[in-house]
Amino acid sequence: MATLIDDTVRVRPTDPALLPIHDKVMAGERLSREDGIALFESRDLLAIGALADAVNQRRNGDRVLFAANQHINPTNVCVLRKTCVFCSYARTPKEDGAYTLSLDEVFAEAENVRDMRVREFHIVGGLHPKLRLSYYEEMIRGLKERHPGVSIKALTAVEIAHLARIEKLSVEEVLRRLVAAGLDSMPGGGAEVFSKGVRRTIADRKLAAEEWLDVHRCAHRLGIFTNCTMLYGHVETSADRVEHILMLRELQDETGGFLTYIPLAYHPDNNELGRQLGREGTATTGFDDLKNLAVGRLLFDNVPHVKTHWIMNTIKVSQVALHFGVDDLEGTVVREKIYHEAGAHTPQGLRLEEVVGLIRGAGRRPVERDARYNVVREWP
Ligand code: V47
Ligand code: SF4
Repeated sequence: MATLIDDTVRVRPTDPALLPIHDKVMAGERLSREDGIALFESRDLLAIGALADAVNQRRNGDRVLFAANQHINPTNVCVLRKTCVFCSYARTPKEDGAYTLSLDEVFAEAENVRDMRVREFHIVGGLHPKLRLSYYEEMIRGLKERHPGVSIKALTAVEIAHLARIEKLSVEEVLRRLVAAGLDSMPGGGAEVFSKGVRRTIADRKLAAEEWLDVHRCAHRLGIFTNCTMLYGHVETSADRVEHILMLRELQDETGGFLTYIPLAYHPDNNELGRQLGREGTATTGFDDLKNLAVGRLLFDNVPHVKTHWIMNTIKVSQVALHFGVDDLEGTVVREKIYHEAGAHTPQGLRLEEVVGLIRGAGRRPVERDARYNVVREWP
């Protein structure tokens, strides 16, 4: 449960619906489903942000964490290409632009930026019908051999379940083998929105909510820390958002294995859903991005960190988010592909000095971390 906040929150709500929520947060009480819906429905963004900032300051002080990381996307070939209608990245095997990196190409991608002192590889991609578990084991082992100090965050729950299916192994066995190869933690993708109705519309054949949660439950039991996400800004309602967050919060009560929560802003370009909704060229608003981050901080009284993905939220909104409950910032990235296919206009990567500068520019203290959130380096 959240701890009692004795500092004065800087902005008092003007929306009367927020007054009882303000009092509950001040008293360290857990927020309910109804509170969550009231927060998402409210337009009193400054009061919500100030409350989230107070909670974050209490929990994490003025530190903002980031990783000097490199995103590696081994393949965009995906068996769910036709049914994840929000995805601009996936291809069928024979489609224009389909690619699959050989292990040597993956190692070369990492080698090319050795001078950037990367300390975390973030590895996610499509569900390739033919790539076997051994490909990922050799990739993780090979990266660890070549870059001994670097931690590896790899494979979403959806990719793990896919590997289990094609290998005819249990999820537990797949995870054990990846850990033996050097896996340190897992990203939080593939959760999208758990509501059955929304999933049917945007990701019909993807792992169901309970299956996604089961993969993370199993990972946590094996001592693998993971992240959690929610894809917002498409067809979901406020109630869907809150239901999703509370399901994650419940698993966190059980296992304590989630490190950070990352709300992912839907990007509507070059995908079927964007076309269906007539939304191409119109990403989520900065207002909704900040609200999702702040409400995440308020509802998750048991997840240590909330992360802004600057690639999607933009660098400017992400910097402001550091005063809206956020203490975790996506890192250097190097060369992002997934969201740039979907219309992100941000740079594909940032230099470490730029990440440090943007945190300092917000009056916060940069702290470099590894994939398990151990501190690597602190700035004054
Ligand atoms: O599950 C795909 C999202 C996720 C779009 O754990 C889209 O640190 C917006 O796992 N618009 C995969 N989002 C990426 C992922 C991730 C990303 C950043 C940080 C972490 C972490 C994990 O990307 C998918 C889906 O939710 N996504 N297409 C799109 N058009
Ligand atoms: Fe495949 Fe992931 Fe894209 Fe779905 S979101 S089509 S699982 S790459």
